[in-house]
Amino acid sequence: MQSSEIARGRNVVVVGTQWGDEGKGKVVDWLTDHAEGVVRFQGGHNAGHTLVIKGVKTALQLIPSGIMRDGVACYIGNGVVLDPTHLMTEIERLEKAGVEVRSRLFISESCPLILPFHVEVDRARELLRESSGSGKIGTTGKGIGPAYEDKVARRALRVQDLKHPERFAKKLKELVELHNVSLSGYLKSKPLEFQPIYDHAMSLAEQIKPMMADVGYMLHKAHLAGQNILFEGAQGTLLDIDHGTYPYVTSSNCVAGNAAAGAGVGPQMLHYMLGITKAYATRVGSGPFPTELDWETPGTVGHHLSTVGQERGTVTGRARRCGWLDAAALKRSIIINGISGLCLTKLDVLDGLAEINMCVGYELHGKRIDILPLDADDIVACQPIYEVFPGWTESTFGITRWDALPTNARAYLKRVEEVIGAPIAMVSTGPDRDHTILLQ
Ligand code: 2SA
Ligand code: MG
Repeated sequence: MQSSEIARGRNVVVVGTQWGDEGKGKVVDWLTDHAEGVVRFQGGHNAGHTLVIKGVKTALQLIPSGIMRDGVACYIGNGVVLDPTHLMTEIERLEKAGVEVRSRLFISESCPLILPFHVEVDRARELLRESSGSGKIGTTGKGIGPAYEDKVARRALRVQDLKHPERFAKKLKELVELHNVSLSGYLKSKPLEFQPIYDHAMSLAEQIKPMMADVGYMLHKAHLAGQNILFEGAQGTLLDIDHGTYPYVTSSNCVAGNAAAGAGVGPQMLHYMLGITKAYATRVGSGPFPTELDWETPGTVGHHLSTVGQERGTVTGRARRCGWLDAAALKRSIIINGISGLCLTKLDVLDGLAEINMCVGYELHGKRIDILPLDADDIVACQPIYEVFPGWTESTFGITRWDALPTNARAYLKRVEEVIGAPIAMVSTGPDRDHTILLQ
């Protein structure tokens, strides 16, 4: 395998630049060759990172992708919301597959917990939004939003509370009462009982305790010792709570700037911002998507992207909506994240298309604009302006050298760089570790 200038001696932050599912898991796994540690800094088990190693598919949700590499330390930073039940299930699944987890997984004591009532509230709210006509967000139903709400409201139970049964019980009683008011009231759902939730959490506490750590301080010391750390983003910039297509977003900051706060380190530790971008666009869940195509009708380009790209949610199995690459939306992500270089993934999915479109701006209320607007209603009103490129008939699957790419593919990628104002550092041409072209 080639080595990468991106990672050598530098801490890399990997973020999605679209609506998630850009292929971050593969890239993080690949870059882990040069890292001693990988840290998750936001989101929870709503993420779904699919890795293909030696032809075997592994899906990770909460545990950093570095776990698939022997000896790499994996950290769950304070910015992550952690479901203890899910955590243990994922650990056991990995252990069954022969992966050693517990000795090298470090969980921040400060992570807020996702508990069963968060899941209940998440699902009941979605049902209510649907029946009231305001429209579902299309959440993953994992309790992510309600858990972050409790964190911000300063009443969350945190991982550290698992060490103190009495304190845990007191805080849990208050939280169950609070959530039951809305569950049995306007959410018209089943209220939950304190005791089973408490008993279950306590039964997991003993297993989780040895993995609890002061993650920020550990990362600081690892950095001083010259170790490389990889910051693994989940979801994508257009799903960021502040910068995404609000309210059709997730409940955390997915941008690179949050890697420091969510891992518990200073921003001087973030050296290289690697943005991951799929060669086309997908979105799972509701919300505006200017370049969306009809992806359900066989014979259409959208259907090609959906089927050849195998565009289904890793966590929920939902079909992802598909469309052309939106370089005007990408441009906003590049700016917000301070992207140093881009990794373009799934280029091979475009193989065989006669023409390829790229959105370079929009018509909005009679004016031409060159960047994604901030108001979701404006995004809905945007008419994409496309540049059209000739496709290529050759297969790009598994190519490892830039000059081995078809001329038309190179022209398309060069134009992407021009429009977004950032260099392409890597191109991923297939799911395996070795299906990668390195340009930096
Ligand atoms: P949530 O559950 O509160 O975070 O949902 C809010 C919105 O964020 C979107 N979201 C995602 N979009 C793409 N991929 C995600 N992870 C899984 C995957 C998704 C899956 O990698 O495939 O399996 O369906 C992810 N997580 C959250 C979500 O669709 C809502 O639009
Ligand atoms: Mg995913």
